[in-house]
Amino acid sequence: MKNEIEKMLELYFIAGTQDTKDRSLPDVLKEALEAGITCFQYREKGQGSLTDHEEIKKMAKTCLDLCKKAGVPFVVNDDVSLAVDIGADGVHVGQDDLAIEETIDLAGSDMFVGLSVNNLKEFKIAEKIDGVSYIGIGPVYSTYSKADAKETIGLGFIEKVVAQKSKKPIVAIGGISEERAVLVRKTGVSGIAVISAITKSTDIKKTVTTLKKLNKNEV
Ligand code: TZP
Ligand code: MG
Repeated sequence: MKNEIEKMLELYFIAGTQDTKDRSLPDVLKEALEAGITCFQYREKGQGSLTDHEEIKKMAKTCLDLCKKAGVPFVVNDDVSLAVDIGADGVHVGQDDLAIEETIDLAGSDMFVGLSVNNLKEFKIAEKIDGVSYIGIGPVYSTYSKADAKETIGLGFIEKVVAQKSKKPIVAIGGISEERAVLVRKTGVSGIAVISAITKSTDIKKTVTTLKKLNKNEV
């Protein structure tokens, strides 16, 4: 049976106010939750993002409440203090953020921790760290949603990593569109994470349904 974290990774939606310029983030999130996303990460980062801590905290709480009502885990990107402060379900960090060991310590036992990797060396290290609940790998394809994104790794790399038969669930990220989702799922990852596929969608219900399909026949 799949564990809770694996189930949660199935369709992982990530966004901050910078990603939803024409609509409010809570509006987009509400629609995505109704449509069936399985996890949400609040990532306030990049051009046009909020900078005032109180405003960020208020937005994070609004999103947390929406996720709670929908019974969907809420994750904070980078800021472990904010995650602890508002009682998030999880925190996600990258290689350039607060050290993973320190993040795990601060997260305590109530919160899960996700870690991003971009190559095999980082993956192998992440896999051995007890407190890491899942590993994010990407960008699979090129992305417009992260200005400082690392080199694209491609589907072949995802296949290589899945073949390692890691005990930790893997979520693939970066440039995953409705058309590409099935190809990525076919590699055997636990789930996919998207920003623009949902934030730029004109029909979130249809997009979420398509992104969750497991094979071409269902599309
Ligand atoms: N990390 C690696 S790629 C990426 C992040 C946060 C952005 C993914 O956004 P999109 O729009 O799904 O390509
Ligand atoms: Mg980060």
